[in-house]
Formats: sequence, C-alpha cells, structure tokens
Amino acid sequence: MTQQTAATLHQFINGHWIPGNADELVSTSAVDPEIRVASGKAADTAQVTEAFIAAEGARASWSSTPMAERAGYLLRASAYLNEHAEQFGAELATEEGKTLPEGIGEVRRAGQILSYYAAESERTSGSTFHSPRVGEQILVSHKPLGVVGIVTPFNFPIAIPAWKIAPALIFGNTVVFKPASLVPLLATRLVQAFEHAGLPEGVLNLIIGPGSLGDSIMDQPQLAGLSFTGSTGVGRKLCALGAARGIPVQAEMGGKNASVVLADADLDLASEQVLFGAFRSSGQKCTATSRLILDESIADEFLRKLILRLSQWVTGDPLDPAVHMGPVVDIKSANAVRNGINKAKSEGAEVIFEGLAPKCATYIAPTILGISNDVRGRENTAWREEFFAPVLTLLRVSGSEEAFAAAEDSEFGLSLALFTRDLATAIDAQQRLDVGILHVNSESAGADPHVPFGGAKASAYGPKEQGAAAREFYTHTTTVYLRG
Ligand code: UN1
Repeated sequence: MTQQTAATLHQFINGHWIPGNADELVSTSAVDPEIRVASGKAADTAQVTEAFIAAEGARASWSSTPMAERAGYLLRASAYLNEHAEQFGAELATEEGKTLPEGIGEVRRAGQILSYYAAESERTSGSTFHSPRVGEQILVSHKPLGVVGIVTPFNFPIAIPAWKIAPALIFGNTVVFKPASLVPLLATRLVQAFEHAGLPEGVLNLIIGPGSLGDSIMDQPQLAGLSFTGSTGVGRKLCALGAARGIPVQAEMGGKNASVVLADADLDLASEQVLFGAFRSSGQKCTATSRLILDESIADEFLRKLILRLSQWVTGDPLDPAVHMGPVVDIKSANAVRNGINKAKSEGAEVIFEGLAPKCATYIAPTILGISNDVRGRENTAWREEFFAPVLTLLRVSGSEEAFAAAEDSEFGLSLALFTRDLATAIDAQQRLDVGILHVNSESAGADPHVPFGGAKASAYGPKEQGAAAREFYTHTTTVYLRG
C-alpha cells in the first residue's frame, strides 16, 4: 500500500458517510509508520451526539422489525465480508500488523460471527412459568436495551466489533460504534458490509476519533448500555461512569494469562501450543500467554523444545508468506514494550531467549524472560503487567499445587492453558482456578462464537460475551403475569 492509495475515512451517521469536524486522523502501516493506510478527519463531540440522535431515531422501527428480517442483514453482511476476505485481510495485516493468513482468517471469522448471530432468529426462545394462581401464566420476554455504544480495541479490528455489533443488532438494539483510532479502516470495512446489506439508516453509526470520544459517548442521554473491550484502566473508568448513570456496561479488559506445563504433559504438544499462544499476532491478544509456569522436572527439556521452535519462527513483513509474526501495532506500543523489558531486567529478570526481528521501530523480537521463584521475582514487572507483546515470563515451580498458586498470583483472570495428561488434575484446575476460560492441552488464545467469552477478577466486568451469554447483556426482561 502506498501514500497514493490511502483510503479516505469518514463518519457513518444516519446512513451517510460524512467528513469529521475535528483534527486529521491518520492510520499508518504497522510495518512502516511512514506509510498511510487511511486518513480523514476525526469526529467531534457534536457528531457523537448526531450519531446518538440517529440511533435513537431508528430504534423503534428496528426493534419492531421481525428478527428473521434483521437476520437477513447480518447474513448479507457476512457474505460481503467473505467475498472481500482477501482484500480486507491484507488491509488488516497492514494496519494492525498480524500476518496475512491471520488477517484473512479474522475477516472470515467476523463473517462466521455474523452468520452465527443471524441464526439466533431461529434459535432464541423465551420461557414460561407455572403460576401459583389459578388461570394465570407467567412468561418472560426479552427486549432490546435501546441504543448501545460499542467501543473496541485495535488488536482484533474486525472480529471484536463483529461479535459485539452482531448480537446488539439481532436482539433489536441500534448502535453507535467507536473503534480504536489505530484501526479505522477495518472498522469502516465492517460498516460498509452492513451498508451493502441494506441496513436501514441510523441502525449502525460509526464514529472515528480519539479515545477521548469515549467520555462523550458516556454523556449521551440515549445511551442504554455500553460494551467495551480494551485496557483495565479505561474499562473501569467507563464502568464507573455507566454505574453513575445506571446503565449496564460490559467490559472485557486485560489479561496476564499463564500456560502451566506439568510433569506429565506431552511436551511436543505443549511447546507448539505455548508458541502459538504467546507469539501469534505478536502476543497482542488479551488471551495471549504471557506467563509460563513450568514444573522443574521438565523445565529444561520443555525450554529446549520451545526454543527450537522459536529459532525457526520468522519475524518480519506480515504480508510475506514465509513470516510467522509481524510487528506490534505502532511505535508507541513498541517503545512501551521495550521500556517494560528494560524495567523487568533492571528488577532482576534474566533474558533466556531473544529471537531475531527486523531492526525497524515497530518490531519486537520474541523474548523469554526468567524470574526467580521468590517474593522479589514475583514482584517483577514482567510477571505482573500486561505487555501485549511477544514476551513470555518464565517461572519454575515444583508440582501442581505450586503451579496453581503461581497461576492465581495475578490481578487478572482471563484465560489459562494447562498441559497435563491427568484428568483429575484438569478437573482440579477447573474447580480451583479463578479464570473465565480454561484450556486443557491447547493454547490460551481463541474464542468460539457459541460459548461464553470473558474473564474473572480484573479481566472483566459485567455479563460475558458471545453465545447465550450475549443475550444477557443486549436485552432486558419483562416478566409478564398473564390472565385471560
Ligand atoms: C481470541 O483469543 O481469539 O482483545 C480472541 C482480545 C480478546 C479476544 C481474543 N477480547 O484479545
């Protein structure tokens, strides 16, 4: 992509693409920040208000549109994404930095998510209850919240917006969508898919601009609920603002996910899955593995296997088919990771492995840091803080008790990958570990649209996402006492 072909960014309000009223916003290539991917003017707060007025205007008619008809829009948008998966996947890889197969895969995944939620129109059922009174039935009906705000991060520029917007729409809500300002092009592509599907005006509105627009979203009187994915700091602030005005907020936030490899694990499988969990997408997933807890008895052998795999792992241009891992999203993120690694080293972390990476500003080499299993080691920045990068922090332990205690030693509780051949140990982990997602013998990342997704502790707030859980957030219920 070159300077000349940079796409133009607009806001999408009430079915029209309109220029923003605020400062110029430029989306650049993750590989080379000199290359513009897309540019246009950001929205100002008055345009946020316009978007909410448009969404409110569309609300009554959209919520009374039959669910099967709403599903049709999702299916047509899904087909559009699949038809354009190669083009949008390449744009995603350029804008965000994940590899081309991951980019194409993510666009297809977004298409699959839209199809899954379209099928809610055939799947969703209500409930009826017996009444203790003669001649009465009690039933529970689900109704849309109204206008929902959707605020999404840079790391899954199309899949995360799809998995929030699709349930919002199918359950009858109208939407104001604000994507991360680092990835406005992919957000635009998703909205274009809905436009192409013929979605009525005002049902889905796109606001492109800096994170500060999030505060403006929280001020809008029509806002009936907010779904957010991003950092714990921002998420908690939005939760507090939502609570103050009495609206539901769903927040998916940070992670410091562990992979635990026990003495009886299949080490070939475990080393492959840890490699994928920690280093795919440059570790820029809230579900990525960033802590590695190894039983002392297999630690050396496991590390040999992991480092052998890592030494064949190619970091470079994400559009190059030979490459396994691209850069991180921008220079600011890369510098923050470098500072984090230096801080960890100054606090005593030892560099166990550092791979090769191009000497460009946005590349971070795959790195394994080791910390000591004592109070000082456990205070290390690399053990505590989410780097959102291809950096893995290793702790050696002795036995499953110590491994589980180490895994729990985090403010976060999103996902955990446990490698063992012992079913009893896996069941023990399921019962004792405070995480939202537990993988037994598979990598810590990944999510399917039909099962709940979300974390425990500082990783989440509010109802979970996806599957049947999505309806809990995007609807509220009326209990009807019905007598003839
Ligand atoms: C995945 O692991 O495929 O922001 C999805 C994130 C998560 C989504 C992870 N909310 O990384």
